Amino acid sequence: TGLRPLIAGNWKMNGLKASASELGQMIAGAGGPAQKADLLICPPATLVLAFAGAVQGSPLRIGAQDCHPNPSGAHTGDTSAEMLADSGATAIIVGHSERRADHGETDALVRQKAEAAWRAALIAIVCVGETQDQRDAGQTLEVVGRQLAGSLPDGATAANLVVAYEPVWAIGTGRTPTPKDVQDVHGFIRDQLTQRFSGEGARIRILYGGSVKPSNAAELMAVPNVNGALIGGASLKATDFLAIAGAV
Ligand code: G2H
Repeated sequence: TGLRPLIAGNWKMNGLKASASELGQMIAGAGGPAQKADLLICPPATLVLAFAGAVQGSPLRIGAQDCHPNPSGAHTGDTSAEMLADSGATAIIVGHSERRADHGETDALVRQKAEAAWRAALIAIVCVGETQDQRDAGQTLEVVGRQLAGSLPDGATAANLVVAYEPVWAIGTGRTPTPKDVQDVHGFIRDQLTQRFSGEGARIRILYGGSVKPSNAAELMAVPNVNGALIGGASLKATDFLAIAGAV
């Protein structure tokens, strides 16, 4: 579709100061075949500041995995979008299925978090995706449609929003949907985006996520309306992350 791909790594609750060496290998390799795509690493919040400093002058960007909807206040243990921006993040993943499941995040809360990212001038990467039960019941498009309607704020643009489709049953399981399955859902998401955001909706990137690895990346990235990947496990290793980025 001509959109510049985004290859985003979601480190989840993994990574210590020593992981800077892995990041260093990513920085060293980012000028190679990987430069066909925008590259983003989302480490745990504890590493955002150090990593954002380390990537300066490289094509890599640093993002976060969650934020609180409010800019500041009495919310013990939470981190605001403004704090993450201040630490050097350029994007925030919101509504990941693990947060929807572990923390009971609703579409309405995810929408507030996306708005918080925008308030801090950051890109919101909004995640949607069906469970195995929902897919088996033939409800995939209905569920994804409902998540999009409830989780995406008004005013989305290609510059401030990325949508990530992550079928819950494919996350960390090694199972991936067929290219046809991915094409059907991404095509549906594209239709929803253009209906709601008209011309801008045609340019918003839609990432696929769920057990993306070097061996399946090229096939998945070739699917129409797949404009990049959100990578969990395989993003922890520089060689795998760069191989996936080189496969777009
Ligand atoms: C899906 C994905 C990254 P993994 O959660 O967000 O993780 O690639 O490990 O399935």
